[in-house]
Amino acid sequence: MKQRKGVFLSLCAIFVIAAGIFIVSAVTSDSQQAKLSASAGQIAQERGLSPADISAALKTYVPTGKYDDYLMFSSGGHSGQVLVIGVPSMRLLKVIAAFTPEPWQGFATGAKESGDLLDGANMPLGTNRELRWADTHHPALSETNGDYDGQFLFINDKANARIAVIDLRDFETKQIIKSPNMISDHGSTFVTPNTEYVIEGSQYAAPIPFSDYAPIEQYQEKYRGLIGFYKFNRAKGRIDMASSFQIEIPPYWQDLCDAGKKVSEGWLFCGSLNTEMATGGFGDGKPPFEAGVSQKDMDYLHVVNWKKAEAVVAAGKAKMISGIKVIPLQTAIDEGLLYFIPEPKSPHGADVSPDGNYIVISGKLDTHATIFGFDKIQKAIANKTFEGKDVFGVPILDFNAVKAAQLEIGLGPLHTQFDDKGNAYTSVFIESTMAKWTLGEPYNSGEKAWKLVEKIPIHYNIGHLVCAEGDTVSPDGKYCVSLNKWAIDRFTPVGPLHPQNFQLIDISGEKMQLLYDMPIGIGEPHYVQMIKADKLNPWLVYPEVGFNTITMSVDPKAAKSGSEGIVRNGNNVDVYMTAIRSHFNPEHIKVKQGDNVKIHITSIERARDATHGFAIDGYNVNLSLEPGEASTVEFVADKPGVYPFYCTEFCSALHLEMAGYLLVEPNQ
Ligand code: K7E
Ligand code: CUA
Repeated sequence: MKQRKGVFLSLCAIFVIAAGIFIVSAVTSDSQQAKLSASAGQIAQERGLSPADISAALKTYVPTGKYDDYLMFSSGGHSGQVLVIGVPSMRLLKVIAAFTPEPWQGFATGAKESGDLLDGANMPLGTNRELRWADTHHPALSETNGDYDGQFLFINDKANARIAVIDLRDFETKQIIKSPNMISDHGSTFVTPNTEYVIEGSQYAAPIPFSDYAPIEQYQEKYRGLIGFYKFNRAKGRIDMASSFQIEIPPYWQDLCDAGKKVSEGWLFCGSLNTEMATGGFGDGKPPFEAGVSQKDMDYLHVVNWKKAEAVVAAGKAKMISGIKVIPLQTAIDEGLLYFIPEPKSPHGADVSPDGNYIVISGKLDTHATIFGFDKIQKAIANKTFEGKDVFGVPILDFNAVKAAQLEIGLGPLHTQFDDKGNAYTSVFIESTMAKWTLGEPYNSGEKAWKLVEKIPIHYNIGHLVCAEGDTVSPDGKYCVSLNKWAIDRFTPVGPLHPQNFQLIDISGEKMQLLYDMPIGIGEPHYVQMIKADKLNPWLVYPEVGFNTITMSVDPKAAKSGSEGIVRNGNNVDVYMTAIRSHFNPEHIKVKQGDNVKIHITSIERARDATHGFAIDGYNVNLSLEPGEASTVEFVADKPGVYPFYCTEFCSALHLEMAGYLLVEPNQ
C-alpha cells in the first residue's frame, strides 16, 4: 500500500513539475520556476490530487483574463432561460432571459419592449392567460450550409409550444411566438441547413386547434400531431408566420427531430412514440400510459420531405387554421411528403451524421443504435419497398431495406453526436455511460466500421450529450459534455432538490477522459449546442445612442441628451430621461394620481460595461440600461405617494446618489 502511494506521488510530481515548467517558463527565471514547481507539487499532495486530477485541472483551467475556446448554449430547463457556458473552463457567463421575467436584464420587469414580447406569447384563443415560465428543451443555433454561423439562437418551450428567437449580436430575446394549433411541443427547435425554417414537432396529441374540445374516446378520429415549419427572415431576425406552415400528422407522440443535411438536405427525420395511441386513464381501470405507450416493439420514425411540402403549400393545397397554412394528413400522404420507418423500442433520439447519409435512432428500452441510410431510404421510396401502411394510410418503409447498421451499445441509448474522425458518441441513460463508436463508409471501412470503441462511466443518468459542433456538417471533436439528470453524490448536499450535473469529457486522445463536473442549479437542461467562440461577434456596447433593442435601430422617440424633460398632454405624461454616471436627468417626476406615465430613458454611456439600472420602488419596475440602450416604462400612477427611483447597478463611486423621486400627488 505504502509503495503504491509512493509511485502515485512520484507520478504526481512528474505531472506537476512538467505542468509547472510549462506554465511558468514564459515569465519566470529558473530559480523561481523550481520554487513554483515544488510548491505546485506540495499543493497537489496536500489536496490529495491524483495524476488524472492534475491533468484534468490543467486541461480546464483558464487563467484570469483569458477566454474560453468554445461557448455552450444550454437550455435552462424549467427556468425558461438559456445558459451560456465557457468550455473548457465551464464558467457560467450569462443567463439569457427567454421566457421568464428576469430582473437583472430588465426582461419583462417594467420595460415595455420585453413586456410586450412576453404578452404577445400569452395563451391565445380568447383566454389570454399570462404565461410566465417555460420548459425549455432544445436550443438551435442558426446555420449556413449546415454549419453554425453564430448569428441567432432559437429555443422551444415544451410546456406551451412556444419558440423564442435570440439575436447573438446582443444575446437578447427578440421574438416569442405562441405556436398556432399546438399546445405542447418537444421535437423543437431544429433548423434547416440554411435556417430557412425553424422546426417544431408537437408532442402530446390534441385536437387541431387544441381548443376544439373532443372527448378522449375520440382520440384516433379527432386528435392529431403537427410539425411546424416556421419561416425565418434572417434580414429581419424574425420568424414570419405568413410564410410558415404546419403538416398534420397522426396522433402519435412525435419526439426528437433532426433536419437532413448535405445529401439529405430538404428532408426531416422525427422519432415518435405511442403509435399504440394509448390514452391512459389509470384511475379508471385502464392501462397506465407507461405500459400502454410501450406495448409495441417498434414505433415510427417520421420521414418528411419539407422541400416538397413547401411546393405543396405554394400550390395552394394547405388549409388556413388559426392563421397558419396547414397541410392536411391525407394531402401529405397523397403528395408523398410523409413516410414511416419502424424504429425500436421506445424511441427517443434521431440524429443525422455530418455527411447527411446516416440517421441514428436510439430506443430508450433497446440496447442498440439503429442506423438508417438516406440512400437506402430514397431507394425504398422510389421502389415502393413498403412493409405496409399505418391505420391512417401512411406508407411504412421496409425496415431491413433501409437499415444501414445496428450496433449493440448498452441499455437505454438516447442521443448521438459526432466528431471529426468518423466517430459517433451516444448517451446511454440506464447504464450511465457515454459510448464511442465508429461510423461506416465513407468514414470507416471493413473491420473498422460500425464498432463500439469505448465507454466512459457518467455520474449519473446522462440525457443528451453535446460535442463541439457535434450536430453540424463539420464537427470539431475535442470536447463532449454529458448532460446528466442526476448528480446524487457529486456535490456538497444542498437539500433534497439536487443540482443537475454537466460533465466535461476530453475526446481528443486515445481514451476519453473525464475532466470536470459543473453543477446546474436552475432547472433541467435538456439539450445544449457548443460553438467555436470565434464564430460569435457580439456588440460590446450598442452601436449608437438611443438604440431600441427590439427594432435594433435608433428609436426616433428616444430621449436625447440636452432635451430631457417632462411633457404633459391632458393626463398623459411623457418623461424624457437620460442616464449617465452618476445621475438621471430629470431627478423629479411629478405626476397626479391616475396619470398615464411613460418614461423614455436613454443610457448615453459609451464606455464598455457601464450599465445602469432603473428601479421604481413599489411600482414593480427594474430596467437594465446598457450603454446606448433606450427603453420605455409605461404605467398608471394609481398609487399616490412618494416613490424613490434609483440605479440598481453599482456603476460608480456615486452610484448611491444616482436616484430620484416619483411624486404622485393624490386626487382630492
Ligand atoms: Cu432527451 Cu427533451 Cu431532447 Cu430531455 S429530451 S434528455
Ligand atoms: Cu448607475 Cu448605479
